[in-house]
Amino acid sequence: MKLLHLADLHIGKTVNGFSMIEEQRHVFRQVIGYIQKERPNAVLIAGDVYDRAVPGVEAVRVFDDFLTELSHEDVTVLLISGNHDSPERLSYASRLLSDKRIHLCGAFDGTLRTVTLTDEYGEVNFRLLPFIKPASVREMFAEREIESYGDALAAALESASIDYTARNVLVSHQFFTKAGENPVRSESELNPVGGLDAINAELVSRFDYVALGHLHGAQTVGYEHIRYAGSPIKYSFSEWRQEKSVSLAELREKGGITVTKLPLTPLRDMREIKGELDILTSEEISSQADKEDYLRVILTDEKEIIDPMGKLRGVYPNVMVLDFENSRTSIDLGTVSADSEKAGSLSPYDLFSEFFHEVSGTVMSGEQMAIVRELLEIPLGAQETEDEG
Ligand SMILES: [Mn+2]
Repeated sequence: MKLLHLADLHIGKTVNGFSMIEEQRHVFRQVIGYIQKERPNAVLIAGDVYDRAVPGVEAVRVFDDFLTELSHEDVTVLLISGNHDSPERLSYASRLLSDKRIHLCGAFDGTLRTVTLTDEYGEVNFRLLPFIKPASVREMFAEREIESYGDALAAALESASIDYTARNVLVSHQFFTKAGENPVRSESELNPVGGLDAINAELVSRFDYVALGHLHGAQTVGYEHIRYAGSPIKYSFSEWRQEKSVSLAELREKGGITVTKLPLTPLRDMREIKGELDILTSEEISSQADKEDYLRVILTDEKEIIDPMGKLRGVYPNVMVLDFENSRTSIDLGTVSADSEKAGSLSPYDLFSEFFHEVSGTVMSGEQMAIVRELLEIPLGAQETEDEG
């Protein structure tokens, strides 16, 4: 049985002010292409379908188009909600859609939803577990003590009496970790409880395949068969070196599984470039890759540049982020924050002197001092006082 696993679509997401909707349509076309080529029995969508609980009109339209195209293929769709989704909104019309082999599991109601498919080796039970939190399931399992995310997951799994001698697949959107291993994290993930949401992957190791969503970099968690598909698009510059993909898992007899990653290509890539403005905007450098890519530009010029963003966008229209790295910005941040603590005790003139020194790396000339004094209305030759109150 072949399973196509994707996650963290974040339909409707905006990255640094740029809408990702065209990128999303573009990768969904590739997903449909893979389905036509590989003919999987099921498509697993492991949460964070939308970027927001109340998605915009265009986002709803894109998801509607994607689901409609999936329904035209001979494939079962198994979808759960993630922490970004509204469970109830995502469940809209789900009972009607299940007749179309589209199973939307938005909210966890205390019982693990199971969909069974059959192949030449027998049955495969798909367990659909939407994103859960300890607080959201506590009252469903009043007899148990549910403190951690691990407790919540264990309770949810035990709500179905799973026969692990049969083949089982879990679809889940949680933060799974393996003791002693550091997961690859991205800035575009929302991590509301700072790691306290981590669940030990051992809890789900008896499943034949665990299709995960939540972490945006494709990765396994301790085992080859416990896997994050990753987001189909780079949603932050922390992901710019990643290769985006969907995972294709092939289940054979109990215990037999192969997973391959099918690459996804963006309309515009996300990348970083670093150097001096004149060099970066030269034809020689700019023509080496697609100028339309989403860029983070790090300018290393020492001299002041007027309207650097305007100049960059003249060559690269989709510059998202502009940063500077030169002798001025490389001043130890520790010193700056220490200085800011005593800022309250400095006179405006001294404060400006320090600021000038920090941004320019030099001290003011006599002429510059005179200008600042004039602006601050300090008479020439007057003694600086330590405390201005
Ligand atoms: Mn996500």
